[in-house]
Amino acid sequence: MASPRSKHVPKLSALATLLFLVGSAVGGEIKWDSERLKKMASAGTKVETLKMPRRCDRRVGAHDKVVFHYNRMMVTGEKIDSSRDRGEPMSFVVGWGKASKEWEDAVNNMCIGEVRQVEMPGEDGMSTILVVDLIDIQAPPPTPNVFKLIDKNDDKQLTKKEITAYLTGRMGLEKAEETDFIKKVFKEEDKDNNGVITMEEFSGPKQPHTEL
Ligand SMILES: [Ca+2]
Ligand SMILES: [Ca+2]
Repeated sequence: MASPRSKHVPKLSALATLLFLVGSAVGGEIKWDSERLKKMASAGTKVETLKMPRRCDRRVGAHDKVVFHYNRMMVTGEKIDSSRDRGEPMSFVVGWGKASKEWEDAVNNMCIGEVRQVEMPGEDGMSTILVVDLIDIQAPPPTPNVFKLIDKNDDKQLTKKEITAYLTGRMGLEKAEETDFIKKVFKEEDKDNNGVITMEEFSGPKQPHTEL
C-alpha cells in the first residue's frame, strides 16, 4: 500500500485528494496506490454485466460502501493482480472521492452477486480488463468532518495557512509542489475567489454526522 507520503498526487480533483489523505489518516480501506489511481483517473470506462443474480433487492447508490473482489488483467488475458490472490476483498464508499470516477462507474447501480467486466483504457493505449464481483453493500463508516479538521480556529473559513498546516507531514511533497497543490484546491473550491474557502463553498464532507 502506498503511504500518504507518496510523491505521486493522484489525478483526482484536489479536494478528492485531500479526502483520500483523510481516508488514509482515519483508517480508510482503500488499498490502491496513487500510481494506479493516477492511471485510472485519465481513462474512459466500458462496463458490461457478465452475470446477474436471480434476485436483486438492492442496488449500489451514493454513500454505499461496496465490498467486492476483482481480477485485473491485460487485454491479452495475462493476469496483473487479483484481490482473491491476496485473500482480501476491496471496498470503498461511493461518492466520497476516494476511488476514481472509473471505479465508481464500474460499480454504479450494481447488485450483490452481479459480475461485471470493465475495460479501462490505459495512458499508453493498452487497456486493462477488470472483472468485478460485488459481494456486499454495507453502511458507510461515519463521515469525517474534513472541513472541521482543517478549520483549526473554527471560524468556518479555510485559509491557505490552515490547509498548509493540515497538509504538512501528510503528503510528503516538496514545498513548491505543495504550493501548487494548494493553488489547485483554491482554484476548485474558492468559488468567489476571495482567498478563503467558506463552508458553503467547500464541496467535501463538512458536518460531523452526515445523514445518509
Ligand atoms: Ca479558519
Ligand atoms: Ca471564497
